[in-house]
Amino acid sequence: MLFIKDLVLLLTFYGVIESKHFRSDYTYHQDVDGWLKLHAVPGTWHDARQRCYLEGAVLASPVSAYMQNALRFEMNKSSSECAGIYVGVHSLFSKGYFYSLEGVPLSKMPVQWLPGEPDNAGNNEECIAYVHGRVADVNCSEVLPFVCYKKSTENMSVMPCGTTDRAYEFSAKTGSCYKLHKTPLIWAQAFKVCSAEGGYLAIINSRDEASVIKDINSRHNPTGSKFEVTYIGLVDWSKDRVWRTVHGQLLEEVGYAEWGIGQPDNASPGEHCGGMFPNAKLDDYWCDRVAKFLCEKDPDSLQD
Ligand SMILES: [Ca+2]
Ligand SMILES: [Ca+2]
Ligand SMILES: [Ca+2]
Repeated sequence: MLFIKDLVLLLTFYGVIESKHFRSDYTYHQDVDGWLKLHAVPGTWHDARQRCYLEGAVLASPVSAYMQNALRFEMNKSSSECAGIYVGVHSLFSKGYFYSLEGVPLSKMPVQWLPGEPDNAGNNEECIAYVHGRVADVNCSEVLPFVCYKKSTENMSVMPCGTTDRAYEFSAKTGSCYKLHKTPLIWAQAFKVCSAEGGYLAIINSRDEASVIKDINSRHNPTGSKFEVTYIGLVDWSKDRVWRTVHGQLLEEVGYAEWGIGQPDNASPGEHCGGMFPNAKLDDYWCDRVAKFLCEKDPDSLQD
């Protein structure tokens, strides 16, 4: 009997842990039943919105006094004096009418305009900057720090890949997780997406891993062309035909360096980013062309 009781306790404990977990770079705030993360490196409003979205969250808005307390807590983490942050409030679709990304009108939020605001300076201020209960309309291309918010939802559980993102699949063969992104992006944007998800553009370390990846690719793309390229974490950074992974290792040292037939061919005007064909053989490719891409993630990368 004692054993069952212990087991129930253990499961309850596990349940609590699980329900209060999102990512280790986010902090749980009970009052807003969700997690927040300060991005101290300033970005444009569009960068901020995208970055939060890529992390599985949303650019936070000061919708309640509780949320404003949580925002203040996060802003205090910044080592520099924080003059203001971007919040998820904009009038991009409705000049003069501001809404949060969740659709809450600014007029319903417990905030006040800063003196002289809103002034829509240059008829070009469609985003909202926030500082301690006050707001101003600003040009969306200004750069400011920002805070992302993830609301706790039911059925939110951390999967074996250490993320709530169910598209990551674990391979027991390699101990890594993989996610194939089918929406094509240029190489640098693909890098950014994998990074925001707690991973990196995939690095093939062995023939075993190549076969795991080949299998993922064929499951997701059963009818794809055999010449279709998927970006991975390989780059000829100095344009001197020395290939390194996104973790800095030389291709020759990572455990797998099998190029496709006739590759690398450095097709005009120059191919400096690494991809692979559906058979997992490597190809050099144009960095500014869009392609599907494969992220790899260590199961514990977003967990303590
Ligand atoms: Ca203004
Ligand atoms: Ca790998
Ligand atoms: Ca090529």
